[in-house]
Amino acid sequence: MTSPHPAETAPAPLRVGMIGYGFMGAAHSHAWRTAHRFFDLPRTPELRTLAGRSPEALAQAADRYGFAQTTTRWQDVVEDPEIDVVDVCTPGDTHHEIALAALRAGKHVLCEKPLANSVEECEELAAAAAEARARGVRSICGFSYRRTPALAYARQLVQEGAVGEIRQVRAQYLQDWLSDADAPMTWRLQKDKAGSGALGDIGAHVIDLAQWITGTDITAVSGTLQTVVPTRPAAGDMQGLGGKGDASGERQQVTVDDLALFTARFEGGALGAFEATRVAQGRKNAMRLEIHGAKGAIAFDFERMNELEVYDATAGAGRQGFSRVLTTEPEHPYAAAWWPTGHGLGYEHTFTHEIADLVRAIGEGSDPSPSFEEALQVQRVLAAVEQSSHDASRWTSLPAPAP
Ligand code: SOE
Repeated sequence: MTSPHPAETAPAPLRVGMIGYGFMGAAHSHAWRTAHRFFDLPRTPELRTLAGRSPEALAQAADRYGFAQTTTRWQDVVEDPEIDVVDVCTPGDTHHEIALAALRAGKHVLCEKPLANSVEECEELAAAAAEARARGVRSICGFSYRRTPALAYARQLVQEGAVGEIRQVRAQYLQDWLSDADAPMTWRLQKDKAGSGALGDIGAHVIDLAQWITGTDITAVSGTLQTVVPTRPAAGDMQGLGGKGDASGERQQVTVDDLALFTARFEGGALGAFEATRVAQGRKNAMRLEIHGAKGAIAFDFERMNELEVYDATAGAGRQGFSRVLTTEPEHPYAAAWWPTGHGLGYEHTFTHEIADLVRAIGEGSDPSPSFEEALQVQRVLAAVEQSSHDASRWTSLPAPAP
C-alpha cells in the first residue's frame, strides 16, 4: 500500500486576514507562521491578506511577514469570503468598528488588547461575540502573557490551592521607553487613539493576569494617574517604541498617563497593589506578579520569563525560601512542544501559543480565552481606575507644618 500524498492528509487551511502591521502585526504574523510547525493543529494557518494605510510600508511588511496580498481598505478583509479569521492589530480606536464588522460577517476574530477604548465599546463587542458564538464564530482578545509557560503554570498552582487562600496581590508592569522627555509623540500617547496610556497599554495585562491567575475579579479600585512629561516633540527618530524626538521642533500635548498606580479589592477578599509605568528608568519589560496566600506564594518577573519562584510556607522551618522553578520542562504548559529540557523560550512564543490555542478552539468548536467578556471586565477596571483618579477628595492632605 502506498502512503497518501502529504497534500491529501494536510489539515484544511485557515485563511488569515490581518489589519495593522506594526509591532503587534510582526508578532502575530510570526506566530501564525510558526504555530502549526510546533503544535499539532486541526487547520494550517495561511497568511492571505494584510491591510494597512500606507501602501509602501504595507507592501514591505507583507513581503517580510509572508502575506500573499495587501489592501489599504480593512473592509476588503472583512468582506472577503476567502478569509476565515480576522486579526486586529491596529491602535485601540479602530478595534470596535473592525472587530464588530468581522464578527457580523461571520469571521473568527483575534483582537489585540485592550479590546477597545471604552466600556461601552467593549460591551457592544462582548454582546456581538456572544451572538456570533451561537453561530460557531470564535473570538479572543490578545492578552498574550497568559501564554507564558511560567504564568500558565502559576495559574495551575494557584488553582490547585498551592498558595492557599489568597490574601495579597502585587502586580507591576514597568517599562522606561518614555523616560526621555524628548522621546517623540506617537499614537500610544494620544487618548483618542490609545484610550489611555500606561494604564491601558500595559496595566491591562497585569489586571488580566491577576484576575485570571487568582480566578477572581476585581470589584473596587482606588487609583492615581500621572502624566510625567506633558508635551513631546512632534516628530523625530523612532527607535523601538520610543526614540529621540527633534527637541528644537514643535511639541505636542500628551493626553494620556505615563504612570498609573492603584489599589484593588478582589471578590475573594484579597487586596492588590498595581503599578503600570513607562517612565521607570532601567526597567525594560519588567512585568512582575506576586501572589501571597495563607500557605505560600508565587513570584514572577517577565525579564526572567523562564522562571517561576514558588514559596511553600508548609515546608520545614529550616528549609523555607523561594524555590526557583525553571518552567522549561515537559510538565510545564506549552514547553513540551519546543526544545529539550532547560532550553528557554522568548516573548514571541507567547503569541505562538495564543495562535495555537485559537486554532485548536476553532477546530474543536470550543471557546478560546480570554473571551471578549473577560476583556470587558478588564476594561471596567481600567475605567474605574480612571474615574477614581479624577476624584481628588481621595487624597488626605497632611496638616501644613507649623511656621
Ligand atoms: C508597549 O508598551 C507594549 O508594546 C505593549 O503594547 C504590549 O502589549 C506589551 O507586550 C509590550 O509593550
